[in-house]
Amino acid sequence: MIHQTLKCFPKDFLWGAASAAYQVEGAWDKDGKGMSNWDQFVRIPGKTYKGTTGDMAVDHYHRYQEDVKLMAEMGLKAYRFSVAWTRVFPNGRGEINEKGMEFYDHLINELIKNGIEPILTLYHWDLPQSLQEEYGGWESRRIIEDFTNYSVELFKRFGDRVKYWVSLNEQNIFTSHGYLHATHPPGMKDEKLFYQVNHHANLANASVIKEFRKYVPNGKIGPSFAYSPAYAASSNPIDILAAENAEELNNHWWMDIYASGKYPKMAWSYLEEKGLTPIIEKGDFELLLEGMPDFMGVNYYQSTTFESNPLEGGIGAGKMNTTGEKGTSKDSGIPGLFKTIANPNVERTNWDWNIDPQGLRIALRRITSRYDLPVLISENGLGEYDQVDQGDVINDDYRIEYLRSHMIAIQEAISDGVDLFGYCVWSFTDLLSWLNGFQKRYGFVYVNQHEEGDHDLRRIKKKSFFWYKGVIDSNGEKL
Ligand code: BGP
Repeated sequence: MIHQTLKCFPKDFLWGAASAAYQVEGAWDKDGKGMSNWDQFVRIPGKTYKGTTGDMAVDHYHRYQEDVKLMAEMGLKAYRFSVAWTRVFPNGRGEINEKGMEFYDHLINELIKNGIEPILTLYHWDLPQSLQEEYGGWESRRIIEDFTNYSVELFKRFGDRVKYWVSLNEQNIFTSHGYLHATHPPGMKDEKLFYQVNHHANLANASVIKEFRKYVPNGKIGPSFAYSPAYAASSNPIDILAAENAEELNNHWWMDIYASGKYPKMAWSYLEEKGLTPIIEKGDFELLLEGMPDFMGVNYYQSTTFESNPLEGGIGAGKMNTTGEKGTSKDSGIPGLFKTIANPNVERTNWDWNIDPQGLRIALRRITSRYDLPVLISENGLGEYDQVDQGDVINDDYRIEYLRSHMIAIQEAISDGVDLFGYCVWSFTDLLSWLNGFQKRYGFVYVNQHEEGDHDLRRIKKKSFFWYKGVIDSNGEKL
């Protein structure tokens, strides 16, 4: 639909930015913090780009006041951050580490003092390593109780000040990288286990939402799903079917459970045929229904295009580009279901991510049609090389262009009838990219941190910082 006039962004729209504990905090072993799965994983040679770690990251743990000051200067309305489970419970459960709680207490107070709405993510991938070692973390149903206890402590402590909560960040990404591709901890390739792990994560997600209602009755909570809407490569019905398969198995598989407590039928039949269905216990579906979210959080970076993939000799695992050398990624697929193929209609970044603002509009509309839930865009942004010119100037016009085009698509989606209440750009400051080091930058604020050598970590406002300030000031009228 081409609108003659676009609706305005809602009053009180949450113009935000996002981060995750492991990617910004550093201080990996300070003040009683325990070891997380990522603290351990990054020490395995060859797992991250040039061996980068979050030991120091961008030292937000010690510089959070400076960072919040910059947020306030920008006029940011919301800041999404995650809590490191191992700061609060160094071993995943047991005694609370008060020092860890205090850090988030101070951060939240600082945000509120500056008129910035905190959006707290309970889990952004850094699992206590001791739980991984004790019972395999997400591989055991025991995680449900431990994750719930940890979350309840946060509800009790911060529920009076934090209204918006994200339960699990990108369950589809941390489980697939962790259990299908071996690129995230615990570095396994086990398809059957992958589906079982997901079932546990779904139950844990529902369990914390159920508890949330008791402790934060006026709050809002939902998961953040990494949604890459599936396109068909052509109008050939076999490609259309491939895209449908991908949408069902890669997207509905998670979002349906979150929003309706049910697994989608086609995906379930496929898994039954392959002997991959998770073990379901009595009471599981009841719990899932008790954990319905208030909104769907969406992390959108790109759409993906699919074509048919033969059962015999079809394409399997692909290759990610984590070096920033354009054109080095390789297509992936599941034989008999689908395979990815480059979309000639969209540009790509240096890390081979499609730049597709309309894909965001399509994603928002699909969610609205299928689930009829309010939506929070909990991540969207451009990872690119940035260059610091003389006088500490960073002209990141490409980032402005990326964000502007996505905001127009959002405004179109709002005009289409999507109930969207916030937009968090990934990210506020530059930060560590899990597998891509520091050179893949997302921030409005440059941080002088690199893969090699010691650096002063100074913060420099990029051109996009001033541009986003103008967007916020005008509530999206000046894009
Ligand atoms: C999402 C994660 C973020 C962030 C972002 C950018 O999947 O939730 O934590 O890292 O992607 O990804 P990357 O760092 O791989 O470019």
